[in-house]
Amino acid sequence: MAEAVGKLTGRPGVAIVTRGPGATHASIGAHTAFQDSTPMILFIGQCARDHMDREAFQEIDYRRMFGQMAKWVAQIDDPRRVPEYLSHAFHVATAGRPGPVVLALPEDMLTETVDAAPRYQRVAAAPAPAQIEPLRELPANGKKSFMIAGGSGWTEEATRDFARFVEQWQLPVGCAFRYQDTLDNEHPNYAGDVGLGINPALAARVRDADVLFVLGPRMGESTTGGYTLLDIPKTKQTLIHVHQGAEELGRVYSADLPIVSGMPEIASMLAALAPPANIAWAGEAAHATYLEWRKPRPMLGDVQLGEIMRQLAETIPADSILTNGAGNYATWLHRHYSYRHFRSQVAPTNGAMGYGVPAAIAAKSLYPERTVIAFAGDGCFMMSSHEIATAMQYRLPVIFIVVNNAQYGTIRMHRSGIIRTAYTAPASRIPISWPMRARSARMGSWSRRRISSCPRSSARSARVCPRSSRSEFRRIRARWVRHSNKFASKASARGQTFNILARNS
Ligand SMILES: Cc1ncc(C[n+]2csc(CCOP(=O)(O)OP(=O)(O)O)c2C)c(N)n1
Ligand SMILES: [Mg+2]
Repeated sequence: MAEAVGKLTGRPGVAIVTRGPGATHASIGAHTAFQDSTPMILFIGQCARDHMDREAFQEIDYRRMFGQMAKWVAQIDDPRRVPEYLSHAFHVATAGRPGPVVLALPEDMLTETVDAAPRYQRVAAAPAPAQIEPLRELPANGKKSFMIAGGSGWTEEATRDFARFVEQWQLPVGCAFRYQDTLDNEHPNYAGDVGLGINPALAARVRDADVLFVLGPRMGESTTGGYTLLDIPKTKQTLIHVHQGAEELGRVYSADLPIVSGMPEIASMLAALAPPANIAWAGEAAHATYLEWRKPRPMLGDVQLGEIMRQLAETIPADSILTNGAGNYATWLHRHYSYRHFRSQVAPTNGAMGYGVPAAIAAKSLYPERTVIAFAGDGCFMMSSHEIATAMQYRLPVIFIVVNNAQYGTIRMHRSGIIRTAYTAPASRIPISWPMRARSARMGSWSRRRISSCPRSSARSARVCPRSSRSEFRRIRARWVRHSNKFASKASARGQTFNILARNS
């Protein structure tokens, strides 16, 4: 929830958790805030100062635990320094590339009284006018230009400035993974999302561009087709990369024009920048390709997710907020729904399951007047469905849509790939499947190939599988198919449509 608050408002969301297990639970939120560049402060309890370093009850050294997951981790040992630590924490979380800060609070320190911290101010870079002047030369002379926009740090006004800029410069725009709301998807310049499961025609457009202008996002794995769309470290495209933090520039791709800037700062300058005379416009074709891509395709079973997403897009208010976590179910949302409003998409770029439910509750508490829908797979939903208690307590009418295929479909898809079998989405009418989840969780300790081959993940099988030979592998797989067919026929005798995991194997 705190991460979602940071994402939606641009101000640090605050979470307070207990030590040890509380901190380990909160680590997914911290990791999400780190990868998504979201300002967030996480306060964690700590054992008393005179017990420290004995591995006391639930003691963890948070500096080591969160070392790679936070912008700054500290422990406040002296209460007189609370104002200083808090002031620094809020500044660090919001300055440059935003991110999470973790502060550990020893319990005996908490009972003392101190002064309040001063208010923080966001510190952001802005390019000098001379730095963005070379932009005017780039898209001219028939060159094909393409923009990728996204990342954190945007404001509603900045997205309006940005839209004005792309209209004046006639630039086709793709939005980075899970930042699809940076430009209204109905805008004639919108070309689709440059993320997982990218439209091949859009990928070709990125690859074939002469000039690539990346405004805001990190050039990370999801935005670069798993680092395959562009050459490393020097792209064949002339690359302009604007990012809030200097450390992201030249990290993988060496830009011709690297610019450090906050998003509102550069967007207002771009909106005021006169466009060059000869612009090669490719926007209409790019938008038409996107419209074709988002049309629903028929899928197996009665539930037509593509149709559902289109119907939602056409009926719910444009400013509705849609949240999701991780799983195949999100693909239909990202592909077929059209995001038309600033911060109408709240989703984790780090692919954390369980994100959508609490994020939606946070969104509804911030914007009670807006429709808020949480999308979740059955697996995703079970990871945080207990948060509904918070929605009930604060009377927050969030809509939950659970895409229940009674399995971790994503995992099944990858496993099918490993043992080379077809993947089909099952239609299931059974309730959210606890046994399935428990089974998958236990399977997690096995190697990938063996996971796909073993009939039951009992401790007995687990002992057999790790050393299984090829013939054992086949024998176990055959047993699994027999077992699952039996299970499936029992299920259909009970009137349930149930396609069990390994029926295709
Ligand atoms: C917290 C967390 N645990 C595990 C994973 C790995 N993972 C990614 S998708 C997925 C399965 C998602 O299942 P579900 O929500 O039912 O969606 P489906 O793929 O079936 O549509 C898993 C286990 C993850 N991304 N996050
Ligand atoms: Mg599922």
